[in-house]
Amino acid sequence: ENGHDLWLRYRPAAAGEAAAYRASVGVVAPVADTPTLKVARAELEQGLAGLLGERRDGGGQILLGTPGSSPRIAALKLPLDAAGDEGFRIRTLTDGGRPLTVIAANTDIGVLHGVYRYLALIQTRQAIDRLDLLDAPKVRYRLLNHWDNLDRSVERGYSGQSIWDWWRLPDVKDPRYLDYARANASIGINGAVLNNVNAKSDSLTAPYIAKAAALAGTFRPYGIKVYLSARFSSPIEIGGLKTADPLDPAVRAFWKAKADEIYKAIPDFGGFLVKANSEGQPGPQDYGRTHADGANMLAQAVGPHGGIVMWRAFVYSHEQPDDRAKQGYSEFKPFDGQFAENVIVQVKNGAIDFQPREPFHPLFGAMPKTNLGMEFQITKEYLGFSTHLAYLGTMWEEVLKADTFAAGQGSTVAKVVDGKLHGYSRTLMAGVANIGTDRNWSGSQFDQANWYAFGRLAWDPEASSEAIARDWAAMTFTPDRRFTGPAVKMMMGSREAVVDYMTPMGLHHLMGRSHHYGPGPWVAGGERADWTSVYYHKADKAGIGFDRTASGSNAVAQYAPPVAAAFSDLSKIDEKDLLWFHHLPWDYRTRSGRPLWDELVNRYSRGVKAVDGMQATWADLSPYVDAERHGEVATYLAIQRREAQWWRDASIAYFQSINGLPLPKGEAPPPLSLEAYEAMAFPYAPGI
Ligand code: BDP
Repeated sequence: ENGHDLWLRYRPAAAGEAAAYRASVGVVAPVADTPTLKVARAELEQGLAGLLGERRDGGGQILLGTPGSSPRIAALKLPLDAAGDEGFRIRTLTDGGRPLTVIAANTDIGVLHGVYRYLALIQTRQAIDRLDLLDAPKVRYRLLNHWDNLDRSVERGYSGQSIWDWWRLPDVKDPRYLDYARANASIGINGAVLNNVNAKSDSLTAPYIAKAAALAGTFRPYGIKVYLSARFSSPIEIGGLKTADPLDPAVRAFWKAKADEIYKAIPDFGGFLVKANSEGQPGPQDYGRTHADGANMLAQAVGPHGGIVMWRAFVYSHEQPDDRAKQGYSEFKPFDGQFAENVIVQVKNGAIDFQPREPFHPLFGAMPKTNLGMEFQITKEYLGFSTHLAYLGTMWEEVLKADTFAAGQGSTVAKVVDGKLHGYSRTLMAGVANIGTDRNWSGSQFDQANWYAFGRLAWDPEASSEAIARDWAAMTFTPDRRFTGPAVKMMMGSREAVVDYMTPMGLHHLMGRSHHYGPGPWVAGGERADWTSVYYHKADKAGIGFDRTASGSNAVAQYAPPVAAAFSDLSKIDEKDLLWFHHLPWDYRTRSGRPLWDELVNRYSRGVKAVDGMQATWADLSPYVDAERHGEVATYLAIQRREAQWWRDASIAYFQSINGLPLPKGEAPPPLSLEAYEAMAFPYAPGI
């Protein structure tokens, strides 16, 4: 096995288990002749055949469909209101003394989602004989963002090339596109932004619209819509205009015509994603206009067709000399209430940039009158690429459960994102995809879990990352608890291990310059201060950390008062965020009783030891995993172990060169000199 089948392996259940399931599972009744229902039925047939075998003659039946297309389902009068447009109800009944399972929804796509859930119940060995289960997504737009370029390179991609073969499209439709749609539908993802946020205008030209339309056609039966990243200066580059000023009538006419052209080719086109005035990308500020001016112009173009604009809040082109962490909030908060109804401002989970740990972004809770969506990064740009095992479900859960206190206690980020807190008209969760041409899709077996977990959390931002990990491990490897128990435990601790060996206690952005791989706490100088490590750790002979309290940049003031107070107060702050918010002397006494320096060293070493533990766990699990995938994971863990040590040693060597302090007793000194660590270079690291 090479991992290509993801969590949809449908391997046979043990004979005893299969017999028990067969008693309640029946044959699948014919469905109405629609593309999605045909897919749903085929998937169910395939799944049941794989899991339980071809013979299911217990006399039962499974009925799929909507009240609109199935008179039998209509006659059952199942309560379906709460299922909405994409949810479903699964109910077991008896019909003439025989078991009948109904998977019903208001829409065909709801039925397909119900089929995947039903199969997942069997894949994870749960009871299916007495079901009355209703589920519906809590977030409306659940999107993958591909940072894929037209030459098939992938920005921050660590799993091969882009799966979009732009050259051969629209004629050649690689079968992978179907596999892709199927995998996404199985976890409820309903949209894909096809191209990089650092966009080229070519994506909006007629040949590329035709290519996108071919993909849209493939995805449509699976309920997945296509979106495009739009380069703001396209009116100049492909429209023959001299300006891209959003208030210029010719520019507005360009975008309106462009939207009309796209919708002609793709009637259910989702809309645009825009990175503007950020890291050199063009935007409305180039013309003295605001983010709202730019977003609203595009919103007007796609609005009549039902489309949306996702406008990213990841901006820092305007120098805010004291603290980059404050820029997103400073630039967007003043425009709360000025964005069109079909605009969603897309905010990264933290204020810097997808670090192994960041406190939640202060914009969450601060824009009650603007639809705000979440952007997570599934691809592990700052967490060791695909060779380090880090399950991100725990990181995302930590952010989603964080309390913004925007409307008193319990105002979690999840409630902002699912729209409940402020009554948003549109809700969004976006994940920067980790998918590429590698046979295993994600670069490593365990990185598939991050794709999976993203889908599940987008569907339900209050879901438990542990439950998600358990389902994933059971479906991807084996439901045997002797496997899932230890494997899930390993996953649950894995991201914390990375935090420990890379950036413990609130340290951040200390990776190698530009490729972000490996330790680089010494990175200084160059184009911009806020692209260096020294800007973030501020270590000197006396201490370390970024003072973001009132005595420093006062970034804490961007949070609601109770949150700001807790982050500011050394007796209240969780030490996981300590050096994000405070600059402290090396001998500051931490809660363990150890001085700060000793505690940092302790955590670096703890991270390395945690990887030892992961290796040991994985070795023990070999009886439950096929040799190919077991071997691959073991090889990657060996890389991770070596590099965790490298992170620890290089970080200690560097900080010791600054503070001149001895190592705590029992801690081994770094084997190489600081200069040796600094000299390691990776000119051809992937994904840049
Ligand atoms: C950073 C990446 C960069 C992206 C940027 C973004 O290093 O490659 O273009 O984010 O999100 O994390 O736009």
